[in-house]
Amino acid sequence: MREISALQEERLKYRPKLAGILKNGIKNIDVELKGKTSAVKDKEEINKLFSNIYGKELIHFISSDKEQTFDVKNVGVILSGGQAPGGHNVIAGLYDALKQANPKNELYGFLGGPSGIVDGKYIKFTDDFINQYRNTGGFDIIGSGRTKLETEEQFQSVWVQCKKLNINAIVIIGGDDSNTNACMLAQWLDEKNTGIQVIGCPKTIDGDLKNDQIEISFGFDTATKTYAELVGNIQRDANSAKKYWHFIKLMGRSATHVALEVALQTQPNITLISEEVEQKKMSLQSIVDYVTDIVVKRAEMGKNFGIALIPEGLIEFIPEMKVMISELNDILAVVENDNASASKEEKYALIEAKMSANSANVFKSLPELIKAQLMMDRDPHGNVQVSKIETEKLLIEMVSQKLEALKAQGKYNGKFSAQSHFFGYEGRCAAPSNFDADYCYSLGYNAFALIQFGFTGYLSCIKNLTKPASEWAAMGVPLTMMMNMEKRHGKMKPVIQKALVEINGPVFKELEKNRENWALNDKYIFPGAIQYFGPADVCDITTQTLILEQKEAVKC
Ligand code: FBP
Repeated sequence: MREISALQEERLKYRPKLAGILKNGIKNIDVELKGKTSAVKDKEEINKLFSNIYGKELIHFISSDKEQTFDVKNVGVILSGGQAPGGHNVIAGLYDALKQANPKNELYGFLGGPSGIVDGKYIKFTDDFINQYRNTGGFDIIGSGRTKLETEEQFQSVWVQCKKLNINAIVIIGGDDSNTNACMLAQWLDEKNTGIQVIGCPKTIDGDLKNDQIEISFGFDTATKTYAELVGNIQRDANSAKKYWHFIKLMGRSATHVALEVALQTQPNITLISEEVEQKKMSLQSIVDYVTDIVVKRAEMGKNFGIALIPEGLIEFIPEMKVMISELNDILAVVENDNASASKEEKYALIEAKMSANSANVFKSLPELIKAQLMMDRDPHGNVQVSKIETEKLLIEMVSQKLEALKAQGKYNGKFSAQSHFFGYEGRCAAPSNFDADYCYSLGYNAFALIQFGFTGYLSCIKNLTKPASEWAAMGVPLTMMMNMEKRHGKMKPVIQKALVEINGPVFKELEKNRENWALNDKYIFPGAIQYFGPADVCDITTQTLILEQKEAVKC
Protein backbone atom coordinates (compact mmCIF):
# COMPACT_ATOMS: atom_id res chain seq x y z
CA MET A 1 0.00 0.00 0.00
CA ARG A 2 1.16 3.55 -0.78
CA GLU A 3 1.46 6.02 2.08
CA ILE A 4 0.52 8.93 -0.15
CA SER A 5 -1.33 9.14 -3.46
CA ALA A 6 0.53 8.99 -6.76
CA LEU A 7 -0.52 12.57 -7.49
CA GLN A 8 0.75 13.79 -4.12
CA GLU A 9 4.05 12.02 -4.75
CA GLU A 10 4.41 13.83 -8.08
CA ARG A 11 3.34 17.16 -6.57
CA LEU A 12 6.04 16.92 -3.89
CA LYS A 13 8.60 17.03 -6.71
CA TYR A 14 7.07 20.12 -8.35
CA ARG A 15 9.45 23.10 -8.24
CA PRO A 16 7.31 26.24 -7.91
CA LYS A 17 8.17 29.10 -10.24
CA LEU A 18 9.58 32.12 -8.39
CA ALA A 19 8.55 35.69 -9.20
CA GLY A 20 10.84 37.59 -11.60
CA ILE A 21 13.73 39.14 -9.75
CA LEU A 22 13.46 36.79 -6.76
CA LYS A 23 14.90 34.12 -9.05
CA ASN A 24 18.29 35.83 -8.71
CA GLY A 25 18.37 34.58 -5.14
CA ILE A 26 17.61 36.23 -1.84
CA LYS A 27 21.08 37.82 -1.60
CA ASN A 28 20.96 39.59 -4.96
CA ILE A 29 18.08 41.97 -4.47
CA ASP A 30 17.81 45.58 -3.41
CA VAL A 31 15.00 47.94 -2.45
CA GLU A 32 13.40 50.85 -4.26
CA LEU A 33 11.08 53.08 -2.21
CA LYS A 34 8.00 54.16 -4.15
CA GLY A 35 6.47 56.97 -2.09
CA LYS A 36 4.44 57.51 1.09
CA THR A 37 1.03 55.92 1.48
CA SER A 38 -2.15 56.68 3.45
CA ALA A 39 -5.12 54.69 4.77
CA VAL A 40 -7.98 53.86 2.43
CA LYS A 41 -10.46 55.68 4.74
CA ASP A 42 -10.57 57.33 8.18
CA LYS A 43 -6.98 58.50 7.68
CA GLU A 44 -6.72 60.65 10.84
CA GLU A 45 -8.09 57.96 13.13
CA ILE A 46 -5.86 55.25 11.61
CA ASN A 47 -2.80 57.53 11.77
CA LYS A 48 -3.49 58.14 15.46
CA LEU A 49 -3.94 54.44 16.25
CA PHE A 50 -0.91 53.28 14.24
CA SER A 51 1.38 56.26 14.62
CA ASN A 52 4.60 54.18 14.50
CA ILE A 53 3.86 52.31 11.30
CA TYR A 54 1.42 54.61 9.49
CA GLY A 55 2.02 55.96 6.00
CA LYS A 56 5.20 54.05 5.15
CA GLU A 57 6.46 53.91 1.56
CA LEU A 58 5.52 51.28 -0.99
CA ILE A 59 8.47 48.98 -1.69
CA HIS A 60 9.65 47.42 -4.92
CA PHE A 61 12.41 44.84 -4.98
CA ILE A 62 14.95 45.20 -7.78
CA SER A 63 17.89 43.02 -8.70
CA SER A 64 21.35 43.89 -7.45
CA ASP A 65 24.75 42.84 -8.82
CA LYS A 66 26.25 43.15 -5.39
CA GLU A 67 25.71 40.20 -3.03
CA GLN A 68 24.13 41.51 0.19
CA THR A 69 25.03 40.17 3.63
CA PHE A 70 22.68 40.26 6.60
CA ASP A 71 22.68 39.33 10.28
CA VAL A 72 21.29 35.97 11.41
CA LYS A 73 17.49 36.11 11.70
CA ASN A 74 15.03 33.88 13.54
CA VAL A 75 11.50 34.04 12.21
CA GLY A 76 8.16 32.78 13.58
CA VAL A 77 5.25 31.97 11.28
CA ILE A 78 1.50 31.70 11.96
CA LEU A 79 -1.31 30.39 9.76
CA SER A 80 -4.45 32.29 10.66
CA GLY A 81 -8.18 32.02 9.87
CA GLY A 82 -9.83 29.74 7.33
CA GLN A 83 -7.69 27.30 5.35
CA ALA A 84 -6.72 28.28 1.80
CA PRO A 85 -4.85 26.17 -0.78
CA GLY A 86 -1.17 27.10 -0.93
CA GLY A 87 -0.50 27.97 2.71
CA HIS A 88 2.14 25.24 2.96
CA ASN A 89 3.98 26.74 0.00
CA VAL A 90 4.09 30.18 1.65
CA ILE A 91 5.93 28.50 4.53
CA ALA A 92 8.18 26.55 2.11
CA GLY A 93 9.09 29.76 0.25
CA LEU A 94 9.79 31.57 3.51
CA TYR A 95 11.92 28.68 4.77
CA ASP A 96 13.94 28.35 1.55
CA ALA A 97 14.66 32.10 1.38
CA LEU A 98 15.65 32.18 5.04
CA LYS A 99 18.02 29.21 4.70
CA GLN A 100 19.49 30.50 1.43
CA ALA A 101 20.18 33.85 3.11
CA ASN A 102 22.00 32.14 5.95
CA PRO A 103 21.85 28.45 6.95
CA LYS A 104 22.04 29.57 10.60
CA ASN A 105 18.65 31.32 10.30
CA GLU A 106 15.80 29.42 11.95
CA LEU A 107 12.07 29.23 11.24
CA TYR A 108 9.58 28.48 14.03
CA GLY A 109 5.94 27.58 13.38
CA PHE A 110 3.38 28.59 16.02
CA LEU A 111 0.69 25.97 16.44
CA GLY A 112 -3.06 26.41 16.01
CA GLY A 113 -3.10 30.02 14.77
CA PRO A 114 -2.40 33.24 16.70
CA SER A 115 -3.07 31.51 20.05
CA GLY A 116 0.11 29.46 19.42
CA ILE A 117 2.36 32.48 19.80
CA VAL A 118 0.47 33.74 22.86
CA ASP A 119 0.69 30.34 24.58
CA GLY A 120 4.21 29.51 23.38
CA LYS A 121 3.24 26.39 21.40
CA TYR A 122 5.62 25.93 18.50
CA ILE A 123 7.81 23.67 16.39
CA LYS A 124 11.18 24.34 14.71
CA PHE A 125 11.14 23.59 10.98
CA THR A 126 13.66 21.27 9.38
CA ASP A 127 14.27 20.30 5.73
CA ASP A 128 12.76 16.84 6.23
CA PHE A 129 9.63 18.19 7.84
CA ILE A 130 9.00 20.95 5.27
CA ASN A 131 9.67 18.60 2.36
CA GLN A 132 6.64 16.47 3.23
CA TYR A 133 4.31 19.44 2.74
CA ARG A 134 5.52 21.09 -0.47
CA ASN A 135 2.68 21.79 -2.93
CA THR A 136 0.07 20.18 -0.68
CA GLY A 137 -3.28 21.67 0.37
CA GLY A 138 -4.41 22.36 3.92
CA PHE A 139 -2.88 24.10 6.91
CA ASP A 140 -2.11 20.91 8.83
CA ILE A 141 1.63 21.63 8.86
CA ILE A 142 1.08 23.80 11.97
CA GLY A 143 -2.72 24.21 12.13
CA SER A 144 -4.72 27.43 12.14
CA GLY A 145 -7.08 29.38 14.38
CA ARG A 146 -9.11 32.58 14.62
CA THR A 147 -7.90 34.11 17.91
CA LYS A 148 -8.05 37.89 17.75
CA LEU A 149 -4.86 39.59 18.97
CA GLU A 150 -5.85 42.82 20.67
CA THR A 151 -5.22 42.83 24.40
CA GLU A 152 -2.17 44.15 26.23
CA GLU A 153 -1.71 40.73 27.91
CA GLN A 154 -1.68 38.93 24.55
CA PHE A 155 0.90 41.34 23.12
CA GLN A 156 3.06 41.00 26.25
CA SER A 157 2.94 37.19 25.90
CA VAL A 158 3.94 37.43 22.23
CA TRP A 159 6.93 39.50 23.25
CA VAL A 160 7.91 37.04 25.99
CA GLN A 161 7.70 34.09 23.55
CA CYS A 162 9.77 35.96 20.94
CA LYS A 163 12.44 36.79 23.50
CA LYS A 164 12.58 33.14 24.59
CA LEU A 165 13.24 31.96 21.03
CA ASN A 166 15.24 35.01 20.01
CA ILE A 167 12.73 35.72 17.24
CA ASN A 168 13.37 38.82 15.12
CA ALA A 169 10.28 38.71 12.93
CA ILE A 170 6.79 37.21 12.77
CA VAL A 171 4.97 36.32 9.54
CA ILE A 172 1.16 36.16 9.79
CA ILE A 173 -0.48 34.36 6.88
CA GLY A 174 -4.12 35.40 6.90
CA GLY A 175 -7.14 37.28 5.56
CA ASP A 176 -8.47 40.71 6.46
CA ASP A 177 -9.05 39.95 10.16
CA SER A 178 -5.69 38.19 10.55
CA ASN A 179 -3.80 41.00 8.83
CA THR A 180 -5.63 43.44 11.10
CA ASN A 181 -4.03 41.37 13.90
CA ALA A 182 -0.68 41.75 12.12
CA CYS A 183 -1.09 45.52 11.94
CA MET A 184 -2.00 45.83 15.65
CA LEU A 185 0.93 43.63 16.63
CA ALA A 186 3.39 45.52 14.41
CA GLN A 187 2.32 48.81 16.02
CA TRP A 188 2.59 47.44 19.56
CA LEU A 189 5.99 45.82 19.05
CA ASP A 190 7.34 48.99 17.43
CA GLU A 191 5.94 51.24 20.16
CA LYS A 192 7.78 49.12 22.74
CA ASN A 193 11.00 49.29 20.70
CA THR A 194 11.28 45.51 20.66
CA GLY A 195 12.90 45.47 17.22
CA ILE A 196 10.57 42.58 16.28
CA GLN A 197 9.17 42.93 12.77
CA VAL A 198 5.72 41.79 11.56
CA ILE A 199 4.93 40.88 7.95
CA GLY A 200 1.54 39.73 6.61
CA CYS A 201 0.68 37.48 3.64
CA PRO A 202 -2.65 37.86 1.77
CA LYS A 203 -4.62 34.64 2.22
CA THR A 204 -8.33 33.87 1.80
CA ILE A 205 -10.35 31.86 -0.65
CA ASP A 206 -12.95 34.67 -0.42
CA GLY A 207 -10.79 36.87 -2.68
CA ASP A 208 -11.77 40.00 -0.76
CA LEU A 209 -8.30 40.96 0.46
CA LYS A 210 -7.19 42.99 -2.52
CA ASN A 211 -6.65 46.57 -3.64
CA ASP A 212 -4.69 48.52 -6.27
CA GLN A 213 -1.54 46.69 -5.16
CA ILE A 214 -2.73 43.26 -4.01
CA GLU A 215 -4.19 41.68 -7.16
CA ILE A 216 -5.66 38.62 -5.44
CA SER A 217 -5.36 36.70 -2.19
CA PHE A 218 -3.96 33.19 -2.46
CA GLY A 219 -6.32 30.21 -2.42
CA PHE A 220 -9.03 31.92 -4.51
CA ASP A 221 -7.65 30.39 -7.71
CA THR A 222 -7.72 26.77 -6.48
CA ALA A 223 -10.94 27.04 -4.48
CA THR A 224 -12.94 28.55 -7.36
CA LYS A 225 -11.55 25.98 -9.81
CA THR A 226 -12.56 23.20 -7.40
CA TYR A 227 -16.09 24.58 -6.97
CA ALA A 228 -16.36 25.16 -10.73
CA GLU A 229 -15.55 21.49 -11.31
CA LEU A 230 -18.31 20.46 -8.86
CA VAL A 231 -20.86 22.91 -10.27
CA GLY A 232 -20.01 21.74 -13.80
CA ASN A 233 -20.57 18.12 -12.73
CA ILE A 234 -23.95 19.01 -11.24
CA GLN A 235 -24.88 20.88 -14.41
CA ARG A 236 -24.14 17.71 -16.40
CA ASP A 237 -26.30 15.73 -14.00
CA ALA A 238 -29.15 18.25 -14.16
CA ASN A 239 -28.93 18.35 -17.93
CA SER A 240 -28.99 14.54 -18.06
CA ALA A 241 -31.83 13.80 -15.64
CA LYS A 242 -33.75 17.03 -16.32
CA LYS A 243 -35.70 16.72 -13.07
CA TYR A 244 -34.00 18.83 -10.40
CA TRP A 245 -33.29 22.44 -9.65
CA HIS A 246 -29.97 22.64 -7.78
CA PHE A 247 -29.56 25.53 -5.36
CA ILE A 248 -25.85 25.76 -4.63
CA LYS A 249 -24.50 28.01 -1.90
CA LEU A 250 -20.85 28.91 -2.41
CA MET A 251 -18.45 29.98 0.31
CA GLY A 252 -17.29 33.56 0.64
CA ARG A 253 -18.26 35.15 3.92
CA SER A 254 -19.04 38.63 2.63
CA ALA A 255 -17.99 39.44 -0.90
CA THR A 256 -19.40 37.47 -3.86
CA HIS A 257 -16.09 37.06 -5.72
CA VAL A 258 -16.22 33.25 -5.39
CA ALA A 259 -19.76 32.80 -6.76
CA LEU A 260 -19.10 35.34 -9.53
CA GLU A 261 -15.90 33.60 -10.63
CA VAL A 262 -17.56 30.17 -10.53
CA ALA A 263 -20.46 31.58 -12.59
CA LEU A 264 -18.04 32.84 -15.26
CA GLN A 265 -16.36 29.44 -15.35
CA THR A 266 -19.61 27.42 -15.55
CA GLN A 267 -22.42 29.67 -16.92
CA PRO A 268 -25.32 28.53 -14.69
CA ASN A 269 -28.96 29.68 -15.06
CA ILE A 270 -29.03 31.94 -12.01
CA THR A 271 -26.28 33.69 -10.05
CA LEU A 272 -27.18 35.97 -7.18
CA ILE A 273 -24.67 38.70 -6.40
CA SER A 274 -24.89 40.09 -2.86
CA GLU A 275 -23.38 43.46 -3.78
CA GLU A 276 -26.01 43.94 -6.52
CA VAL A 277 -28.78 43.02 -4.07
CA GLU A 278 -27.49 45.68 -1.70
CA GLN A 279 -27.02 48.32 -4.36
CA LYS A 280 -30.49 47.78 -5.83
CA LYS A 281 -31.94 47.56 -2.31
CA MET A 282 -33.62 44.25 -3.18
CA SER A 283 -35.81 42.72 -0.51
CA LEU A 284 -35.80 38.99 0.24
CA GLN A 285 -39.17 38.79 -1.53
CA SER A 286 -37.84 40.49 -4.68
CA ILE A 287 -34.96 37.99 -4.83
CA VAL A 288 -37.50 35.17 -4.53
CA ASP A 289 -39.56 36.80 -7.32
CA TYR A 290 -36.48 37.02 -9.58
CA VAL A 291 -35.61 33.34 -9.07
CA THR A 292 -39.25 32.21 -9.41
CA ASP A 293 -39.63 34.12 -12.67
CA ILE A 294 -36.75 32.15 -14.22
CA VAL A 295 -38.10 28.84 -12.85
CA VAL A 296 -41.52 29.62 -14.42
CA LYS A 297 -40.07 30.70 -17.78
CA ARG A 298 -37.92 27.58 -17.99
CA ALA A 299 -40.93 25.41 -17.06
CA GLU A 300 -42.86 27.00 -19.94
CA MET A 301 -40.02 25.82 -22.20
CA GLY A 302 -40.42 22.30 -20.75
CA LYS A 303 -37.30 22.64 -18.57
CA ASN A 304 -38.09 21.76 -14.99
CA PHE A 305 -34.44 21.84 -14.01
CA GLY A 306 -31.71 24.37 -13.55
CA ILE A 307 -28.78 25.62 -11.50
CA ALA A 308 -28.81 28.60 -9.10
CA LEU A 309 -25.65 29.87 -7.41
CA ILE A 310 -26.13 31.61 -4.07
CA PRO A 311 -23.33 33.50 -2.34
CA GLU A 312 -22.72 32.55 1.28
CA GLY A 313 -22.94 36.14 2.52
CA LEU A 314 -26.22 37.00 0.72
CA ILE A 315 -28.36 37.31 3.83
CA GLU A 316 -26.22 40.13 5.26
CA PHE A 317 -26.56 42.19 2.06
CA ILE A 318 -30.36 42.21 1.86
CA PRO A 319 -31.02 45.68 3.29
CA GLU A 320 -33.84 44.71 5.71
CA MET A 321 -31.79 41.69 6.88
CA LYS A 322 -28.64 43.75 7.28
CA VAL A 323 -30.40 46.19 9.62
CA MET A 324 -32.02 43.32 11.51
CA ILE A 325 -28.71 41.40 11.87
CA SER A 326 -26.90 44.53 13.01
CA GLU A 327 -29.57 45.11 15.70
CA LEU A 328 -29.46 41.41 16.58
CA ASN A 329 -25.65 41.55 16.99
CA ASP A 330 -25.97 44.35 19.55
CA ILE A 331 -28.92 42.77 21.37
CA LEU A 332 -27.72 39.16 21.34
CA ALA A 333 -24.74 39.68 23.65
CA VAL A 334 -26.97 41.33 26.27
CA VAL A 335 -29.76 38.75 25.97
CA GLU A 336 -27.32 35.81 26.17
CA ASN A 337 -25.60 37.39 29.17
CA ASP A 338 -28.64 38.37 31.21
CA ASN A 339 -30.94 35.49 30.25
CA ALA A 340 -28.61 32.56 29.74
CA SER A 341 -31.13 30.02 31.10
CA ALA A 342 -34.14 31.36 29.13
CA SER A 343 -35.78 29.04 26.58
CA LYS A 344 -35.32 29.64 22.85
CA GLU A 345 -38.86 31.03 22.57
CA GLU A 346 -38.30 33.39 25.52
CA LYS A 347 -35.09 34.62 23.92
CA TYR A 348 -36.88 35.24 20.60
CA ALA A 349 -39.54 37.26 22.46
CA LEU A 350 -36.88 39.32 24.29
CA ILE A 351 -35.03 39.97 21.05
CA GLU A 352 -38.18 41.01 19.18
CA ALA A 353 -39.12 43.36 22.03
CA LYS A 354 -35.72 45.08 21.89
CA MET A 355 -35.62 45.37 18.07
CA SER A 356 -37.10 48.18 15.99
CA ALA A 357 -40.61 47.30 14.75
CA ASN A 358 -39.37 46.68 11.21
CA SER A 359 -36.54 44.37 12.24
CA ALA A 360 -38.80 42.51 14.65
CA ASN A 361 -41.18 41.81 11.75
CA VAL A 362 -38.32 40.59 9.54
CA PHE A 363 -37.05 38.33 12.33
CA LYS A 364 -40.55 36.96 13.01
CA SER A 365 -41.10 36.20 9.31
CA LEU A 366 -38.08 33.86 9.11
CA PRO A 367 -38.44 30.08 9.33
CA GLU A 368 -37.39 28.60 12.67
CA LEU A 369 -34.28 27.01 11.14
CA ILE A 370 -32.88 30.35 9.97
CA LYS A 371 -33.77 32.15 13.22
CA ALA A 372 -31.84 29.55 15.21
CA GLN A 373 -28.87 29.76 12.83
CA LEU A 374 -28.78 33.56 13.15
CA MET A 375 -28.60 33.20 16.94
CA MET A 376 -25.42 31.11 16.82
CA ASP A 377 -22.19 32.50 18.33
CA ARG A 378 -20.26 35.16 16.40
CA ASP A 379 -16.63 34.33 15.57
CA PRO A 380 -13.85 35.98 17.63
CA HIS A 381 -13.79 38.89 15.17
CA GLY A 382 -17.54 39.55 15.61
CA ASN A 383 -18.62 38.02 12.28
CA VAL A 384 -21.93 36.16 11.87
CA GLN A 385 -20.98 32.58 10.92
CA VAL A 386 -22.72 32.71 7.54
CA SER A 387 -21.40 29.28 6.57
CA LYS A 388 -23.94 27.92 9.11
CA ILE A 389 -26.93 29.83 7.71
CA GLU A 390 -28.76 27.73 5.15
CA THR A 391 -29.80 30.49 2.74
CA GLU A 392 -30.08 27.93 -0.06
CA LYS A 393 -32.81 26.12 1.90
CA LEU A 394 -34.55 29.38 2.77
CA LEU A 395 -34.74 30.29 -0.91
CA ILE A 396 -35.95 26.84 -1.94
CA GLU A 397 -38.74 27.08 0.63
CA MET A 398 -39.79 30.58 -0.39
CA VAL A 399 -39.62 29.84 -4.14
CA SER A 400 -41.71 26.68 -3.56
CA GLN A 401 -44.35 28.68 -1.71
CA LYS A 402 -44.49 31.28 -4.49
CA LEU A 403 -44.79 28.58 -7.15
CA GLU A 404 -47.66 26.96 -5.21
CA ALA A 405 -49.45 30.31 -5.18
CA LEU A 406 -48.87 30.78 -8.92
CA LYS A 407 -50.10 27.24 -9.57
CA ALA A 408 -53.31 27.99 -7.64
CA GLN A 409 -53.81 31.01 -9.91
CA GLY A 410 -53.17 28.90 -13.02
CA LYS A 411 -49.97 30.79 -13.83
CA TYR A 412 -47.53 27.91 -13.41
CA ASN A 413 -47.81 24.38 -14.53
CA GLY A 414 -44.33 22.97 -13.98
CA LYS A 415 -42.71 20.63 -11.44
CA PHE A 416 -40.29 22.09 -8.91
CA SER A 417 -38.10 19.55 -7.22
CA ALA A 418 -35.04 21.13 -5.63
CA GLN A 419 -31.76 19.88 -4.18
CA SER A 420 -29.62 22.04 -1.92
CA HIS A 421 -25.82 22.04 -1.76
CA PHE A 422 -23.16 24.03 0.05
CA PHE A 423 -19.66 24.05 -1.41
CA GLY A 424 -17.14 25.58 0.93
CA TYR A 425 -14.97 23.20 2.89
CA GLU A 426 -14.62 21.03 -0.24
CA GLY A 427 -12.36 23.64 -1.85
CA ARG A 428 -10.45 25.20 1.01
CA CYS A 429 -7.85 22.44 1.36
CA ALA A 430 -7.60 21.22 -2.23
CA ALA A 431 -4.09 20.66 -3.59
CA PRO A 432 -2.99 24.09 -4.84
CA SER A 433 -3.27 24.77 -8.56
CA ASN A 434 0.02 25.56 -10.30
CA PHE A 435 -0.90 29.24 -10.01
CA ASP A 436 -1.42 29.07 -6.23
CA ALA A 437 1.64 26.82 -5.76
CA ASP A 438 3.84 29.37 -7.57
CA TYR A 439 2.18 32.49 -6.15
CA CYS A 440 2.33 31.22 -2.56
CA TYR A 441 5.95 30.14 -2.82
CA SER A 442 6.82 33.62 -4.12
CA LEU A 443 4.77 35.33 -1.37
CA GLY A 444 6.68 33.42 1.32
CA TYR A 445 10.06 34.03 -0.31
CA ASN A 446 9.22 37.72 -0.67
CA ALA A 447 8.10 37.92 2.98
CA PHE A 448 11.64 36.98 3.96
CA ALA A 449 13.04 39.61 1.60
CA LEU A 450 10.98 42.22 3.52
CA ILE A 451 12.29 40.86 6.83
CA GLN A 452 15.86 40.84 5.61
CA PHE A 453 15.70 44.54 4.79
CA GLY A 454 14.24 45.35 8.22
CA PHE A 455 10.65 46.28 7.26
CA THR A 456 7.71 45.95 9.62
CA GLY A 457 3.93 46.48 9.23
CA TYR A 458 4.01 45.33 5.59
CA LEU A 459 2.07 42.85 3.48
CA SER A 460 4.07 40.64 1.12
CA CYS A 461 2.87 41.46 -2.40
CA ILE A 462 3.48 39.81 -5.79
CA LYS A 463 2.11 41.66 -8.84
CA ASN A 464 1.52 41.27 -12.61
CA LEU A 465 -0.06 37.90 -11.92
CA THR A 466 -1.67 37.39 -15.32
CA LYS A 467 1.81 37.38 -16.88
CA PRO A 468 4.23 34.43 -16.68
CA ALA A 469 5.88 34.10 -13.24
CA SER A 470 9.19 35.31 -14.69
CA GLU A 471 7.54 38.75 -15.12
CA TRP A 472 5.91 38.94 -11.68
CA ALA A 473 7.00 41.90 -9.53
CA ALA A 474 7.94 41.54 -5.85
CA MET A 475 6.80 44.27 -3.47
CA GLY A 476 5.85 45.34 0.05
CA VAL A 477 2.59 47.15 0.83
CA PRO A 478 2.13 48.96 4.18
CA LEU A 479 -0.70 47.32 6.14
CA THR A 480 -2.06 50.69 7.29
CA MET A 481 -2.83 51.51 3.65
CA MET A 482 -5.70 49.00 3.76
CA MET A 483 -7.17 49.97 7.14
CA ASN A 484 -10.38 51.83 8.01
CA MET A 485 -12.80 52.03 10.96
CA GLU A 486 -15.76 49.63 11.18
CA LYS A 487 -18.28 48.60 13.83
CA ARG A 488 -17.45 45.25 15.47
CA HIS A 489 -19.14 43.84 18.59
CA GLY A 490 -21.01 47.17 18.79
CA LYS A 491 -17.80 49.30 18.85
CA MET A 492 -15.81 51.17 16.17
CA LYS A 493 -12.56 49.26 15.51
CA PRO A 494 -9.67 49.59 13.04
CA VAL A 495 -9.90 46.79 10.46
CA ILE A 496 -8.67 46.03 6.96
CA GLN A 497 -11.34 47.05 4.47
CA LYS A 498 -12.86 44.15 2.55
CA ALA A 499 -12.87 44.47 -1.23
CA LEU A 500 -16.41 43.73 -2.42
CA VAL A 501 -17.53 42.96 -5.98
CA GLU A 502 -17.71 46.22 -7.91
CA ILE A 503 -21.02 46.54 -9.71
CA ASN A 504 -19.41 48.83 -12.26
CA GLY A 505 -16.35 46.62 -12.57
CA PRO A 506 -15.50 44.39 -15.55
CA VAL A 507 -16.12 41.07 -13.77
CA PHE A 508 -19.72 41.79 -12.77
CA LYS A 509 -20.34 43.42 -16.18
CA GLU A 510 -19.34 40.15 -17.85
CA LEU A 511 -22.00 38.28 -15.88
CA GLU A 512 -24.59 41.01 -16.44
CA LYS A 513 -24.00 40.90 -20.20
CA ASN A 514 -24.62 37.14 -20.35
CA ARG A 515 -26.99 36.17 -17.57
CA GLU A 516 -30.27 36.52 -19.48
CA ASN A 517 -28.97 34.20 -22.16
CA TRP A 518 -27.61 31.71 -19.60
CA ALA A 519 -30.92 31.77 -17.64
CA LEU A 520 -33.04 30.25 -20.39
CA ASN A 521 -30.68 28.81 -23.00
CA ASP A 522 -28.46 26.23 -21.43
CA LYS A 523 -24.92 27.39 -22.05
CA TYR A 524 -23.36 25.28 -19.32
CA ILE A 525 -19.59 24.88 -19.25
CA PHE A 526 -18.04 21.82 -17.61
CA PRO A 527 -14.54 22.85 -16.48
CA GLY A 528 -13.46 19.43 -15.14
CA ALA A 529 -10.70 18.85 -12.60
CA ILE A 530 -7.69 21.08 -12.03
CA GLN A 531 -4.80 19.91 -14.23
CA TYR A 532 -1.27 19.94 -12.84
CA PHE A 533 0.76 18.53 -15.72
CA GLY A 534 0.40 19.44 -19.39
CA PRO A 535 0.24 22.51 -21.62
CA ALA A 536 0.54 25.88 -19.81
CA ASP A 537 -2.76 27.18 -21.25
CA VAL A 538 -4.55 24.32 -19.49
CA CYS A 539 -2.46 24.05 -16.31
CA ASP A 540 -1.34 27.59 -15.53
CA ILE A 541 -4.38 29.71 -16.49
CA THR A 542 -5.55 32.16 -13.85
CA THR A 543 -9.13 33.01 -12.89
CA GLN A 544 -11.49 35.05 -15.09
CA THR A 545 -11.66 37.59 -12.25
CA LEU A 546 -7.94 38.27 -12.41
CA ILE A 547 -7.87 38.33 -16.21
CA LEU A 548 -10.81 40.76 -16.52
CA GLU A 549 -9.63 43.03 -13.70
CA GLN A 550 -6.09 43.24 -15.03
CA LYS A 551 -7.32 43.97 -18.57
CA GLU A 552 -9.31 46.88 -17.12
CA ALA A 553 -6.32 48.04 -15.03
CA VAL A 554 -4.15 48.20 -18.16
CA LYS A 555 -6.86 50.28 -19.94
CA CYS A 556 -7.01 52.82 -17.08
P1 FBP B 1 -10.85 33.64 6.08
O1 FBP B 1 -11.49 34.98 5.87
O2 FBP B 1 -10.21 33.48 7.39
O3 FBP B 1 -9.92 33.30 4.95
O4 FBP B 1 -11.98 32.51 6.04
C1 FBP B 1 -12.88 32.48 5.00
C2 FBP B 1 -13.91 31.41 5.12
O5 FBP B 1 -13.56 30.28 4.37
C3 FBP B 1 -15.27 31.96 4.70
O6 FBP B 1 -15.46 31.82 3.32
C4 FBP B 1 -16.23 31.18 5.56
O7 FBP B 1 -17.42 31.90 5.79
C5 FBP B 1 -15.47 30.99 6.82
O8 FBP B 1 -14.11 30.97 6.47
C6 FBP B 1 -15.84 29.74 7.53
O9 FBP B 1 -15.19 29.72 8.76
P2 FBP B 1 -14.90 28.45 9.62
O10 FBP B 1 -13.70 27.79 9.00
O11 FBP B 1 -14.55 29.00 10.95
O12 FBP B 1 -16.09 27.58 9.58
